[in-house]
Amino acid sequence: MRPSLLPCIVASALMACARAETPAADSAVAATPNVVAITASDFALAAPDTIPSGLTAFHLVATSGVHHAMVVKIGEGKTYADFLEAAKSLDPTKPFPSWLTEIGGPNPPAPGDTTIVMHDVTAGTYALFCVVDIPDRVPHIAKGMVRELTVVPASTPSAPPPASDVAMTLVDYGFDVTPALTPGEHVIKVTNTAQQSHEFFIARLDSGKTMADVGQWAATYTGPFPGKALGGLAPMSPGGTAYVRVQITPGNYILLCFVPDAKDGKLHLEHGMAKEFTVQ
Ligand SMILES: [Cu+2]
Repeated sequence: MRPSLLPCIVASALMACARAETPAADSAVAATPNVVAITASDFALAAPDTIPSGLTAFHLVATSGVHHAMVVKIGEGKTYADFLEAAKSLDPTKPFPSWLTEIGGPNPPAPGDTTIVMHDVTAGTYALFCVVDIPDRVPHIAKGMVRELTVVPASTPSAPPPASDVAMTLVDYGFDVTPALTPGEHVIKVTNTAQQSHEFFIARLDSGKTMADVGQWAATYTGPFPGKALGGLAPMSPGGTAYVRVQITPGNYILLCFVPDAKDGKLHLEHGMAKEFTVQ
């Protein structure tokens, strides 16, 4: 997909929602989010080096393999070099150091598909990276899937927050979704009101498959994934907000959070952040 086509897609999606919810507000939706196109492959991340601040739609396309694009803000007094140094010794069973704020970013789409996640980003230094460890349990950041992103103050006002029709609250430990997802396209406003970072990965299960099949697949990473990845939101720190676009068709779905727990190092999906639901 050519980057020049992306603004049209997100603009039309957001305006469709805005029209449905607030018919009188057409003139207010002229400003659209900045679009950042990210392309992931085995094992590289392509993205811009510098973007303006404000509402930003991160579009992730995975041309090969399973990848996400975590967006992390590097705190005052620290540099991208500090991040790379810390990343060498990151313990996958422990949360990130406190000088890193997990903004979120797009979780893995199915190969060739796109995940769209929006955040309001402030000026500063960020890192984009992938910690998916398929197929050999080595996080992709260790294979070179990491890059610096500089956000500079924008010269024009930010686009307003997009219209959303579903709210998801991330709590310790669960996903509160209202109203329930129905067939069609949705923009989910996600907030993290918990004490820890959380994410959501969403997939539609193949016919007849259950969460148990996903667990068996994850134990070995052999054979095909028993469903279709639909993206979702990469880990987001407490207090964060994101807008995630999803396309839903009838079927059985799963929501999962793979963030390691601050207290015992177990994945949050083992603490109950593994939800199975059906869309009629
Ligand atoms: Cu990856």
